[in-house]
Parts: sequence; structure tokens; C-alpha cells
Amino acid sequence: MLTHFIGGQPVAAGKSFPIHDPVTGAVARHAHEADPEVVDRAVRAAREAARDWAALPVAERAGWMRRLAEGIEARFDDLVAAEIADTGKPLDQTRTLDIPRGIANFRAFAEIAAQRPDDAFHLSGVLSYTVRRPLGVVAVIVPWNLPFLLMTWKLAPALVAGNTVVVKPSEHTPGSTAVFAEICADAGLPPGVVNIILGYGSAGQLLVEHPGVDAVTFTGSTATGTAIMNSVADRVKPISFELGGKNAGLIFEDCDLNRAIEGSVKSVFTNGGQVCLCTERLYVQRPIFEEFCARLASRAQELEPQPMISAEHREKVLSYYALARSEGAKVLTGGSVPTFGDHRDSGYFVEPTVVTGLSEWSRFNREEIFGPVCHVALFDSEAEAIDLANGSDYGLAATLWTGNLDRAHRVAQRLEAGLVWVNTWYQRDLRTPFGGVKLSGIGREGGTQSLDFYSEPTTITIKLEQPDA
Ligand code: 6OD
Repeated sequence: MLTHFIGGQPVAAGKSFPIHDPVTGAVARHAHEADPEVVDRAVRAAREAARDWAALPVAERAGWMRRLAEGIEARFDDLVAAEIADTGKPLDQTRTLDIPRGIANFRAFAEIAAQRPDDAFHLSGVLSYTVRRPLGVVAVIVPWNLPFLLMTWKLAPALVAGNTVVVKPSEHTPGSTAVFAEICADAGLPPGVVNIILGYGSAGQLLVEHPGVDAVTFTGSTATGTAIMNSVADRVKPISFELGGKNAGLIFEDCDLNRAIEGSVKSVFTNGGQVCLCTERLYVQRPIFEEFCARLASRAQELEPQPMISAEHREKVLSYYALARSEGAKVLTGGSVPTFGDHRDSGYFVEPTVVTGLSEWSRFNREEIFGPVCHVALFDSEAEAIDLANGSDYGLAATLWTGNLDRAHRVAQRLEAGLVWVNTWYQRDLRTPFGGVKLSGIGREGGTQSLDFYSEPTTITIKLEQPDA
């Protein structure tokens, strides 16, 4: 049974809840669910550790981050197994993306923090400089789609900036977080610097509302983001939110079509479409529209279906497949549940799906689905393509495929999105700002932007003595 991790110790408290294997639907194991007492204990442990951790020189905290990276390397196979058990992800993706990014996150933020200069300004006989202080105890609320990658993406900068943390992984995916608790303990990380509580959204709610929590970082749905925002409003806690998306992909007729198709297959179907950066709206220029649709649908048919995270999420995705039909879509491929004739038939699979023919105002084209599915529409002019891409309540990521460099810059700069990829998708430089506009989030993480969120500046202004005349 999976336990919480508080003050450097495993804590078996609270009733148990089941964790299902998405591949078979069977209960795979159980975990303890944090109740108010467990949440309080975790926050207290984090507070007790906060002062000493914040007092360490940044170079020492950066050293801890490197040791945690080494710990992850040493437990690589265990982390891969835990992540696959909880999510049903493909082995190759887990080995090349999810777990390596955990290592990269710790190493990158160690470097960025250790090398960051402070600001200093000199004006008319006064010197002003800033020192940055950690926020204190940060609640880290992690989603189920990229559990290890996203936990470490938040944890590494929060810790290196001098905060202590209480992490709440999704109820579906606590496995890799539990292995990480062992890594922290084995590395000898001071007790209370990292605490982990398990449970449902209700445990996350108790955590963010706890008066001992100073800030909240969250990746997940816009609905949960707004609920957290309301919960912490009266204490004016800093929040950093990366929320939903309804990301557009623009395919111009001057693109390398083979690359655009393969890139779109990745951007639509990676992780079963369960990545906030995945493309759900594709717009293709008229001369290549028919060929693009036919080839994308044919590639989608070749893909190995990947399970959705839960029975409930599968129902949600399938409800959008039904909605597409009821709104009048033409289904080019998929739209249903695959049959395998083996144990996977009781799992949470859906078919990779491509549809066309819906209006921009259809619910299908406006709401985030978070599954292996996209709608393809056509456009004629560059201006029209930009308007279509921007005609969404969301603005996390956009992708464009073109062979014209001027167009690439021109269009990219007009897209209302926090991230624009040109002729590629989901290639990440961890030093760059990451986050969304509109309903897709508040704030940016990544590079020094993460360090800015996880700390607050104090400006010190000192009058300089005038030399004697
Ligand atoms: O790669 C990352 O750093 C990142 N924050 C990915 C977020 C994916 C959301 O589903």
C-alpha cells in the first residue's frame, strides 16, 4: 500500500483508496488517502524545515538538486515501471521523455539558480539592490498525464529557490512520486523539505486552503484552477497555473508535407492526446487539405491505441466522439472503442480519431477534450489562419508548419499563445518561459521565470556616503 511521506518518513494514515491499471481496468494497488490531520502534519513538517533550508547558500541547494538527479538515475527502471503501471504509457516514451525530463529538471534548475546574478542599480548617490527570499511552503499539485515530469518541473525550482514543499500527486498516479520519496530519503535530504500526501482532489483542496501554505503551483484543468483560485483568494496566496488548452496547428501549403503530417501525428496523438500541449484543432490550407486529411487519417489508423487514465476520462472522451456526430461531423477515422480480443478489452482505450466538417462554434471545437482526437478544417489566407487559431478561449500552445521563414516569424508573433512551435512540436529548452494566455493559465514557469515565481524580491536602497570635499 502506498503511503504519504512526511518529515522524511513514510506515513501510513488515512483510509485506503484503489488505483486502477488503465490497460486492464483492474485494481492494481491501494494508497492511503490524506485526511485533514495528515495534511496538517505535512504542512507543519514543511514549515519546520523551511528556515534551515532557506538559510542554505544557493550553491548548497543546487548540490542537493544534483544529488536528487543522481538518485533518479539510480532508480531509473523503478520509476519507469511505476509510471507505466499507473498510466499505461508506452515504454519508449517513458524511457525517453517522462523520466529523463525529471533528471533534466533537477540539473537545469541547479545551474540556472546557481548562476543567477542579483540586480543592483546605482543612481544619484544611492545604491539599490534586490535580494530574493523564498515564499515558504509551496503546495505542488500535480496532474496525472505526465506525473513525474510535471512534479519535478515544479519541485526543482521551488526547492532550489529555498522553499519547502508539500506535493499532492493525482489519485490516479502516485506511483512515481512514491519512488521519489524513497530517493529523497536515500539521498539524506533534510526531513520536511519534501513532503508528499496522497489522495483525491479533496486532499488537494485541504492542502491549498491550509494557512501554513504560502503559495500554490498547479497544472491541470481550468475548472480546477479556478476552484483553487477561489479557495486561496482571501489569503492572497501567489499562484502559478498552467491550465487547459485547445491548441491549433496551422499547415501552410508551402510546408514540407511529410514532416507536417508526421509532426501533426505526434502533436495530436502523443500520450493518447493527454498532454496540455496536444493539438486538437488543425487548419490546413485549401490546396493540400484533401491530401492532408487522407494521410493523417491513414496514419492515425496505424497507431497503437493508448489507454485513457480512467474509466471516467474515457467516458468524457467518448462523449465528445458522440458529440462530434451529433453536431454533424464527418468522422475520417476512429470515433469508437478498439477491440483487442485480450485483457485490454476491459481497459480504458479509445480509438485515435480524426473528424472534419464542424463549425468553429461547435462545442467540439471550443472545449478541451484531452484525448487522441482532432478536428481538421481548411483556410485560404494567412490572415484567416491566424484568426481561426486565435478564435479560442484558450491560448497555451500553437504549432505551424511552413517553408517560408518570413511567414513563420510573422504568423508566430501574431498567435495568441504562450508557446509557438514552428516545424516542430514539444521540443523544450528549460530556460524558456512556459505557460499560457487566456483560460490557459496565469504566470510563467521555466528558467528564471520559475525562480521569480518561487521567490519574492526585497529592494534595499542605501544612501552612499559622499566623499569629503
Ligand atoms: O514540458 C514541460 O515542461 C511542461 N510543463 C509540460 C506540460 C504539459 C501539460 O500537460
